[in-house]
Amino acid sequence: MGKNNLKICSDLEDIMPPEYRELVASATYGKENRGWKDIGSAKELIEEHSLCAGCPEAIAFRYVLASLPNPEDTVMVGSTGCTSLVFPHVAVHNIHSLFGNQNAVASGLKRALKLRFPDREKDVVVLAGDGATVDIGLDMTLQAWFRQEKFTTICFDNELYANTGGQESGLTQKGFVMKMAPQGKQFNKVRMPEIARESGCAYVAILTVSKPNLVERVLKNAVLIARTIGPTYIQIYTPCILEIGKQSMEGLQEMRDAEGPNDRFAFREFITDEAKAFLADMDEKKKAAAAAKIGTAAPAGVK
Ligand SMILES: Cc1ncc(C[n+]2csc(CCOP(=O)(O)OP(=O)(O)O)c2C)c(N)n1
Ligand code: SF4
Ligand SMILES: [Mg+2]
Repeated sequence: MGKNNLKICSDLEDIMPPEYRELVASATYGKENRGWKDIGSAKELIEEHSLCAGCPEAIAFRYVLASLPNPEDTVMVGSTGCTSLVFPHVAVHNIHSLFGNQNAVASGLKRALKLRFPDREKDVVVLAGDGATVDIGLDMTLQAWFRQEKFTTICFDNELYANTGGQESGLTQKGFVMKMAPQGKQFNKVRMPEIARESGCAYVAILTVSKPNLVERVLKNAVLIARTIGPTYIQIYTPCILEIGKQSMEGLQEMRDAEGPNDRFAFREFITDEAKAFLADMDEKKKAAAAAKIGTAAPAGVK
């Protein structure tokens, strides 16, 4: 499939905007082993965005897009919040849902795509904030998992409602005072990864975006497991530097500070036995294919 979806009809090429031509020339669609290292050169991995300067949601978004195994056959579902500011700049199919409804919309979409394209894998990936995922949309999030809907839910956890000026969410830390919640959070951060595991997710991970290799591995696992086995959930710390009073260059350090061994964003991963066996099988097949490729390659000097 690759870039066929994007290609410009040759008669129209000269009148297409230069940005579109550049997108087609540099797009990673169809590229084997595309990943986070492509973000400096591929136009579809967001050149511009309308988030605050230095907001970690921007780099998190880029890593997520770069890690999708099959972007040309992926539909992302967004929700209201700072995350929704990025979707207009993204060259991946996406739908904006009503705040909180994203997992209900994704459920219908995944089923419709299955009926419409029975012979082609279509991935659905939800990307929404903690307010949308864990507060106002919690019912929709959980019910999709209970029904074993086969898509990935990604929560960009900045531990508050950022887009509306700083209200608390279920994922705010206890005691944290926000601009619009002056008394501070009265109870602990909800343990969403554990809830996801108990609610039927086949793969769950919590992490920051300080290590791009890790983000890429987790994303690929989550999308491939969701495609084959069942729902998957990823929670990524994307601190709101505006709310916590950090400068634009300080987001990375903030993430590193929050991922120590016993910290709230220490990397944790849960995977069912079935999903583990699926990944092991996929690895075996990849190794066998690579070995076969070497075996059939012509010896050096032979044409
Ligand atoms: C149905 C509905 N309820 C409330 C709102 C107002 N609203 C817009 S964004 C937002 C908070 C978003 O918080 P979160 O999901 O954590 O995303 P963030 O902005 O932090 O990235 C709220 C309450 C809305 N747009 N629609
Ligand atoms: S308000 Fe916070 S989360 Fe939203 S774009 Fe600005 S820094 Fe990022
Ligand atoms: Mg938030």
